[in-house]
Amino acid sequence: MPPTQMASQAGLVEENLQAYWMPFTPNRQFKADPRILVSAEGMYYRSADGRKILDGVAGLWCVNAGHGRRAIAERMQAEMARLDYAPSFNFTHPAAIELAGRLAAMSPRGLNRVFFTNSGSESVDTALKIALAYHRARGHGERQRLIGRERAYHGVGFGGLSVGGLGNNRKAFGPLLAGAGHLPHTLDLEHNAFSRGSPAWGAHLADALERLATLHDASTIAAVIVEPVAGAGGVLPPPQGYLRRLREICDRHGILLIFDEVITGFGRLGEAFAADFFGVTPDIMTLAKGLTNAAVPMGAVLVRQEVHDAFMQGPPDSVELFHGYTCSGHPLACAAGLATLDIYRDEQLFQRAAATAPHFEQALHSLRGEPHVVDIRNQGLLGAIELEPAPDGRNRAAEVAMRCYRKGLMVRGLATNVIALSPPLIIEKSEIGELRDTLADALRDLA
Ligand code: PXG
Repeated sequence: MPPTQMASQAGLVEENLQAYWMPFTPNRQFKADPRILVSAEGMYYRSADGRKILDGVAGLWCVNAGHGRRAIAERMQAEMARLDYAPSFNFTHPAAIELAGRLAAMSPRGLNRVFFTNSGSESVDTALKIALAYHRARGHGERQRLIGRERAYHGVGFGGLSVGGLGNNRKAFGPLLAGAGHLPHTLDLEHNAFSRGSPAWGAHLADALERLATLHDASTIAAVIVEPVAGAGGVLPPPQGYLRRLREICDRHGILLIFDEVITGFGRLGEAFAADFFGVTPDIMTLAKGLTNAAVPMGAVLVRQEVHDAFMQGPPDSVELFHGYTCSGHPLACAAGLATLDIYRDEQLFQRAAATAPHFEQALHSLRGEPHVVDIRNQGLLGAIELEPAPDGRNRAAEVAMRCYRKGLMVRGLATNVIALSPPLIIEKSEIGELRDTLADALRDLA
């Protein structure tokens, strides 16, 4: 179907489409052949041309409870009818208080202070600022370095970019924050290709933090931020023992450890958080995406009480942290968050994800041997298929993703020749079969 016809079908006109500058999208290619989604229910989208599309990525790694959740929509409607907005500075409202309490109660031990934001990017920048201000509040203003990791994705704010490790996302934007350093990433196909879950090889890569502490002097480092499982950088499960080793090095040197759980939070690995799954507790944790099932933008930063309490000094009428957003803890977002947490609890979706994960792993690894596949990785309901780079530099993963879409499956083709999978936690075995078979088809088509 010609694109103009498809667009008008969705009630759009060509001019409006041209007016829309789309994020992280090849705009010209897209607008020549747009993919327009008009509704969604459960595991499936419906496209403007009337096809059912199986959602293999939970939207953008965020619709963990599946689409079209009535209870979320109804709670949001009720909240909007009652309270459209309350200022987030100097005032609050019942839903924000309740959601803070719920998050504190479900979080890993001790992370019981909650700061609300509106996205993962804002959560990351908030966490980095809290880390810097924490040390300063304790008389250690010299701790200003922030350490990230190669291939990390921490959103698109200047803070998150500075500790992020994806060159394309950084190169156009100047020198970024001074004093940021990076750990090496943990993928090495010679040592850990086709691992199931955490690879046995690679824990020693955490020792790079010890070397940075020697190089810069540990007393200048404020925090280390890592995604427990790197997501947008290609789905890289941490080597066995790696996160524990990072924790130990941080403890030895008084460095704060931040887990960016924007993707791994809310059941993605079969536990509430990756911190639970790996048994390693960070000092600060960033959340977004699954917090509201992405029904409305929201993020949160969870902080260990000791970190929070370091700010609670000085006269009681003084602002302790000069930071926040107009819509921090917006009533609509808090309502969505509460309804989402109810669904996770009542339907035991995290346990369900844990029960589905072995089947998902089996299905993914059965694609070994398909054309161009050089690695398959998985953890919980996160998966990746890495393809051999094409001789002419084409991104094969993006091509496979496009072919999958035509065949009725949404997957994510990452820049690194990686097809990423992150289905809603409600996925059934039969849908995993459909996902696997469609992927196999698309891979063979490309060969
Ligand atoms: N941290 C992590 C770990 C993320 O995955 C962010 C922070 C930023 O969240 P916001 O809400 O500001 O987008 C993310 C977001 C991809 C892709 O390439 C990944 C994300 C967002 C959009 C696309 O698949 N992750």
